[in-house]
Amino acid sequence: MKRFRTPNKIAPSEITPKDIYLNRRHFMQGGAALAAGLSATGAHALVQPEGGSATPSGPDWLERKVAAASTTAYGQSEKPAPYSAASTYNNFYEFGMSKSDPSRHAGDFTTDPWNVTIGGECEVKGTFALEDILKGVNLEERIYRLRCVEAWSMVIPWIGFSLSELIARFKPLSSAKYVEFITAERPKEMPGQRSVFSTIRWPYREGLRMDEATHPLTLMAVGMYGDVLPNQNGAPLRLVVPWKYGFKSIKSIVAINFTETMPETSWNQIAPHEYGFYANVNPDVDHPRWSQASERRLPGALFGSNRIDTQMFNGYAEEVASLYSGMDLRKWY
Ligand SMILES: Nc1nc2c(c(=O)[nH]1)N[C@H]1C(S)=C(S)[C@@H](COP(=O)(O)O)O[C@H]1N2
Ligand SMILES: [Mo]
Repeated sequence: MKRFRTPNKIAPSEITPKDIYLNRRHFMQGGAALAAGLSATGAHALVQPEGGSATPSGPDWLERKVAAASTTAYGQSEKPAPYSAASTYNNFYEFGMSKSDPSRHAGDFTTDPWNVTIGGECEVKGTFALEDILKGVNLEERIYRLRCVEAWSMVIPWIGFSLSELIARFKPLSSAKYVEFITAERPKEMPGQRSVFSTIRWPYREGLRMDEATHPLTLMAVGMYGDVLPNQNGAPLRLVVPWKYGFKSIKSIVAINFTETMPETSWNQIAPHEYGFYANVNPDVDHPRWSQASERRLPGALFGSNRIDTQMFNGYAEEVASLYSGMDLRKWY
C-alpha cells in the first residue's frame, strides 16, 4: 500500500545472511519437533525464536498462559520466518511508516493493563480487562502464511484462539452482520499518530463480515514464537486473518463492535479503489499499481529474490472459498 514507497523493496541489510543461516538451523529444529509431534504423546514444542533473540515481556499470567499453548497441525509443513525478521520487518503505522520503525519505536508502548471495550449489536457489552477476555480460553499455536498487499509474505507461528469463541461470549444479536475492530489511539506513545505525514485517520480500524469473523481460521493472537507478542507485532491482542491481505490483521485492539452495516476501514478510507473491504488474497486481481500474481517470501534467499506464486485466498481456498460463492471477486476486492 504505502503511497510513498514502491512495493517489494527490502534492503539486503535488513535481512542478513545470519538470519538465513539461523533460519535454516531453526527449520531443522522445527522438523525434529514435528517428528516428535507425530509420536505417541502427540506433544511437541512450540516454535521458538532462533538462538539468542531478545524476547518480549508481558504480565506473568499471560507469559504462563502463552507458554502453555498447545500445538496444532496448522502449517506444520511450513518454514517459519526467523523471529528476527518477523519482529523487525513490520507494518504498524502508529509507530512510523518504514519497516524498521515499529521495532525501534514501540518498545515503551504500555500493554499492561489493557482493556477491550465490547459494544454494538450484542447482549453482553462493557469494558473488560485482557485477563477477562482470555478467561477460560485455551491458547494454541497456528503457523500461518501472512501475505501483505505490498506483495511480500512471511510464515509466522502465532499463539491465539479462534475469534468465534470470543464472539459467542458476547451474544451478538441477529442484527449483528459485521464486526468492527479498533486499535489504540495514544499519540503520546505512538509517534506515527503525531506525524504530519500520516494519511491514516486515527484510530486504525478494520472489519469483517460476521461469517468471516466466526470462521475457524480467524485467530485472535496474543503471542508468537512461544512468547507474548512483541509490541511491534500488535501486543497484547491482535487479529490474524490468514486468507486476507495483512492490513486486515489489525494490531493492539482496544474495541470490538458488532454492527448492522459494513464498518469503515482504514485503508479503504484512504484509497477505496486500491484497498477494498474484503481484501482477500487473489493472484488474479491486481492492485492498480502492481501485480498480485506473485510475492516475495521473506526472508529472501541468499541468491535471487525468493519470489513465489501467490495462491488464491493465500492457499486457504479449501477452507474459505465457500464464504464468497456467488460473489464477483473483481468487484468485491
Ligand atoms: N493498527 C495497525 N494494525 C496493522 C497495521 C497498522 O499499520 N496498524 N498494518 C497492517 C499490515 S499492512 C500488515 S502487513 C500487518 C503486519 O503484521 P506484522 O508486522 O505482525 O507482520 O499488520 C497489519 N495491522
Ligand atoms: Mo500489509
